Amino acid sequence: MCGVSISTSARADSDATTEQDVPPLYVVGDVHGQAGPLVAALTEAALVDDDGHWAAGRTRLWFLGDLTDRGPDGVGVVELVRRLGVEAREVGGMVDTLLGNHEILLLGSRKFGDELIDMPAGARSFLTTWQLNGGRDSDLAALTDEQADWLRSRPALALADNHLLAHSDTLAYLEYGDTVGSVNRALRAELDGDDATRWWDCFRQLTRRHDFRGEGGEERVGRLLDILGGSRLVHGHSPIPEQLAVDPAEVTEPLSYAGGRALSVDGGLFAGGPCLVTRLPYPG
Ligand SMILES: [Mn+2]
Repeated sequence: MCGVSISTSARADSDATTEQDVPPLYVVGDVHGQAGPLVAALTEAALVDDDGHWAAGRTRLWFLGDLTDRGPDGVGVVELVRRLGVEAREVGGMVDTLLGNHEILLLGSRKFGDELIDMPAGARSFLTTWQLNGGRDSDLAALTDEQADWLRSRPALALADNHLLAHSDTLAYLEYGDTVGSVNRALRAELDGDDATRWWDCFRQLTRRHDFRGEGGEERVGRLLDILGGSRLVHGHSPIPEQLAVDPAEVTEPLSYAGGRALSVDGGLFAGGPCLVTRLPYPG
């Protein structure tokens, strides 16, 4: 259930300037409440020790959103990521997460409950939609104000070592801005507000997917990267086993596609796939 994809440095002789000074960079895709497999995978990758504490010094670890829902202990995953963030910061490292569509869904359920939101396709509520998409009542009951505020204030996008990190494989981020900073600020401003319809629109936009697949996919991801920066998009949200039409248990590594300009790292953990802990840059 746990897979570790650690690349050796393939660019040692092409980028020798600061290679020695740049601490390792890892990403983890959609955990969806699977705290146990996550800890096992982080342990196997030597990012945490046998007691589950940060053991990787200055290493940077980005989660790509969707920490909760579908699996048994979403709030446990949130707490783990927050604690590792504190432990890593104490030794010069970094652990953080991006905002995924399920964070907005869970937080929207907490904030708006079953309040009906008028949409062209009919009225919706966050709570019902969340329940239909794997929401766990135990997570909603356990989530504290502090955890909710922390989740709500996570960025939607990050740039790290020339990688554009995002939850979803979509151009929808461009609806909010044309730089990483402006997209993050715009989404943050929406979620600081109390308008259920605007929250719903954020959820809907971040739920879009598959924009970089098939014909024209390479051109579309190139456009995203040209605007927002980075030479490769690294994303979660759309499970690799679904993209490859294989059994989740057969997935062992991230999926490079769109001419190598997109890298999917969501192993489909919730459906029985591996918890991929991927070191960047990933070869291929
Ligand atoms: Mn998602």
